[in-house]
Amino acid sequence: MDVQLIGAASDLGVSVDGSRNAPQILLANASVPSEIISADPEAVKSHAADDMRKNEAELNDLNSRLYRRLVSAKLHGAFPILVGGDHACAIPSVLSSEKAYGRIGVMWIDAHADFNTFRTTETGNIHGMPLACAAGYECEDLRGFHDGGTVDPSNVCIVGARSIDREEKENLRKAGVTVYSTEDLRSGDIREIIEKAFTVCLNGTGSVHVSFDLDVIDPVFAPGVSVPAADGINTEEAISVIDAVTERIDDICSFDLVELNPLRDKDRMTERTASEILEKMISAAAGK
Ligand SMILES: [Mn+2]
Repeated sequence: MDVQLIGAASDLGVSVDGSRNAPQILLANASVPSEIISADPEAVKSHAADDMRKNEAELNDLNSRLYRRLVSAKLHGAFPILVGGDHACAIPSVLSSEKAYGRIGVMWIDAHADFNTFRTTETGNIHGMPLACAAGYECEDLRGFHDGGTVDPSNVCIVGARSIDREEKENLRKAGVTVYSTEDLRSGDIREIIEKAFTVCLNGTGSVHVSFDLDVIDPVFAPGVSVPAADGINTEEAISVIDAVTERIDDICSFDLVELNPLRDKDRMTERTASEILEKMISAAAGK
């Protein structure tokens, strides 16, 4: 397939600065052509602790541009890979696949559940809401650009979670989302967990959007993220996850790689792992 890399140069979804620089770094040496779509350079980022809808308008502007670009690529038969930026860019990434391909599932590989809403958020950071938004759980204001349905929460599976807020947990339970924890990944067979996740995501759907947040990896091995969560999987385990995922490339319609924060990285450890994951996905998708 025609693989296209689209960078989302933005860290408007998170108070910690730096992930907006990730696409430029990751796409510079990638093996296929790329294009970077950036947040409005005039946007003045809100970091205010009491702002519970941080950079909402600016993010919606960026996400609607990403959405149009991604829908067009997908309708023309390409396989775009979205490289963040913070995880808020996954809203147009998931919803553009729903628009182009119809009913899909979502596999969300992440230390966090990203299932907060404006009602339950403790920080106002929108990168904690994209999965709830894509699954149609509140967050209507974040998908005004989308002309179509949302993903059925029964086809959503989170893999590698270990940091979930109390009310967020309640959201997940009410919505009916399947969650496999970091502990599940570590104590079982990684391949088996990924197979189970595909079963959830493919029940009644045509294909799966996979979203990979680098913070699923332990910060000892991948310190270059904005919101690190201790006790994660190691790099080798993360590669096993991505190998199990890419083996099922025929069931995958789209992919994101997000949350590299070059300002927090040490000796480019996280960047190197991110590049390895990206190249594995590019070569799998190219062979589709
Ligand atoms: Mn995330």
